[in-house]
Amino acid sequence: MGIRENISELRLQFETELAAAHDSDSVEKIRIAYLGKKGSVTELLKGMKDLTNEEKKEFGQTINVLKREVDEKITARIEAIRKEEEDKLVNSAERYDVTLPADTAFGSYHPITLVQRELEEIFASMGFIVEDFKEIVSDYECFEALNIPKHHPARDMQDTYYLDNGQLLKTHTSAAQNYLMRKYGAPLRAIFPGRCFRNESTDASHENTFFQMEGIMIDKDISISNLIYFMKTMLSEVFKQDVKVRLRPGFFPFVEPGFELDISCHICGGKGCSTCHGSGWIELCPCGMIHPNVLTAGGIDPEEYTGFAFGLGLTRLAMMRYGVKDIRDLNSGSLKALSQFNHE
Ligand code: FA5
Repeated sequence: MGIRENISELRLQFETELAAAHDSDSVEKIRIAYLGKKGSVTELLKGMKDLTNEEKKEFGQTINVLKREVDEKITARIEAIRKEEEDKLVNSAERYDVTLPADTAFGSYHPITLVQRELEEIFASMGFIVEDFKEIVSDYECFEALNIPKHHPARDMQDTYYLDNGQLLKTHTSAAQNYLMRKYGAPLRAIFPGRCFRNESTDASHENTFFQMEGIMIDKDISISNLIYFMKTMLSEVFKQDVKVRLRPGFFPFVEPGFELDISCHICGGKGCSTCHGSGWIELCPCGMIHPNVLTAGGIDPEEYTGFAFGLGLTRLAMMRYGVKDIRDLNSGSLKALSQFNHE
């Protein structure tokens, strides 16, 4: 093929490729393919050395014109693409009406947070302080200080996740009792909500990660009637109606006497369902009078002070309060399940 045909074929090829390029990267590649060191036009220029002087004159000019043309067209194409992109941006900005109401989903508090905050307010209004506590605790804090010595069968009541260093994931919020007694001494009114972990299989009312809220009140002459009063006040404030509860004896080494406080299942109205395992009752808030050994371990004289403690199942309370049938929905992270709650 002669050089003339070469030039016209190259021009045609260039026009076709340029027309198909719709972004600046593709155009830049074309520039390199034609005008780069090893580009087609550059190669043509290099090939001129083999031509006669006559031919050099004729084709030299044509190739230079082609070179300029390719250069100018590429520059023009890049400019056009830049303008197209700018226009697109401006148009989309114009279509964006800032006065329209947003149609995005709003965030909402987790139901457990809602119930926790409500309880904190109720107890704060009754003179309780609200404390936070760590999630990794020592064996002493979780068990020994609570009158549960090593190898005591009561340790089996809660399947514990142990860490390699001998510490463990808090199985109950009672693990903070000793720390708070030592920190504040008596008299003391405190609640401390927190996340608890137990290595147990899950079902509609059991999770391996759940929230409790511990409460303690220590003073002179505290009795079971104080305990019952605070439990009743708390529940009627949370449910804004009279709630059916039952109190039965319960064994916990850190209280004496100890009770189990159950609430009538709000999912089935007490008839029995999968949430309450057919019993019509939900175990909600074990409680009792703090064992003298626990007060002593906390640096408080049991001859002078008495107190009550309770360990409310915060997650279960949220279930009853919001009619959540399955505890696993609360930990699911499912926006569909959780976005039903209000935006307080
Ligand atoms: C305790 O954890 C005692 N520390 C409570 C206590 C505190 C008793 C102070 C006396 C004085 P229990 O293991 O029963 O007790 O748990 C207390 C509550 O936590 C239960 O009634 C229940 O509401 C909730 N709970 C326990 N295990 C789970 C679980 N796997 N999933 C969800 N909630 C649970």
